[in-house]
This record gives sequence, structure tokens and C-alpha cells, in this order.
Amino acid sequence: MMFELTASALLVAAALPGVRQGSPVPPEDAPRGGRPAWLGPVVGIVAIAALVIGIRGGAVTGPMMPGHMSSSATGMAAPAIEGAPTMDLVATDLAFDRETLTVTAGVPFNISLVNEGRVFHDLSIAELDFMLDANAGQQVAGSLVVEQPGTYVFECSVPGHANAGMRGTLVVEAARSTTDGGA
Ligand SMILES: [Cu+2]
Repeated sequence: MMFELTASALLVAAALPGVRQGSPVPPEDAPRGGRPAWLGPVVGIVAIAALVIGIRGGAVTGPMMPGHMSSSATGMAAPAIEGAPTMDLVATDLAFDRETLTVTAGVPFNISLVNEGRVFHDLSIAELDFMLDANAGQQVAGSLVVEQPGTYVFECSVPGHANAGMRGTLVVEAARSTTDGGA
């Protein structure tokens, strides 16, 4: 009985450096502040691991969902309309190849988004509830008809991308503008 208690105490003492007392440990090796010296690196590793997992969970998990890979029209966009005029837009890291898309009010059109970048991008027109999602290397298309002439912001809604340059203007011209002699 007595032996068991002593053995247990010794085991605990050996397993927890911070508990050791009276052993010939040099002062610089003795833990200070109650936290064992080995805990520092461990906490650091755990923190880094949590950070990595957090980043992956936030930025990669969503866009990599299988559902996004199999559909040609993603996000909130209606499917592309065959035969409708199509605006082509190419996304790279971190830009669109066009700053302006011009369409006619009331006329359905398609937007084709090609992601030539190495990360996920989308094309979001918040005012019109329009969004296309494109993984790296993917092409997606959707259709849209805007009844109200005016200008609308299109951008990539991935945090930081619009401010980095992935932003442009959708210009919706009033119908019956042929007398202006467009380009
Ligand atoms: Cu983007």
C-alpha cells in the first residue's frame, strides 16, 4: 500500500517536470511561472495547426465542394440562354480582363466567366442578386436581364479581391439607342 502510493507519486513527478521538487535541476532548466518549459513549443504548434486549419476551412472548403465542380451555372445566376448575346469575362489573380460590360436594358444576355487564375474567384453583382462561382481553370456561364438602365458594380466577392482590382462596371443602356451609332 505504502509502496504503491510512493511509486505513483514518483511516476507523476517524473511525468510532470513542473512538479519535480528537490531534484538537482539546474536553475535555468527549472520551469518558471508554473508552466512547464516543454509546453511553449507545444502551444505554438497547436496554435499554428489551428491557424492552418482555420484558413483552409474558411477559404478552400466552400469553393471545393463537389457540387460546384459539376454544374455549369453556379451561384445565384440563372442558366445561360442559348443564342443570347454573351459577355466574356476572364478572371486572373487578381483582376478581370474587362473593366466595363455594356448591355441593353430588357434584353437577356449571358455572362461567361473563365477563371484563368490559380485560386477561386466569382463574379458578383450584388444589386442584381447575380453570382457566378468559378474554381481555378473553370468556365461558368449564367444569364441575366436588367430592366433598369444604369450602372451596376460587378466584382469578385472573395474578401480582398475587389479592392485588389477585381471590380468593374456593368453599364445597362436604355433600349432604342441605335441612333447614337454604337461601336
Ligand atoms: Cu477573386
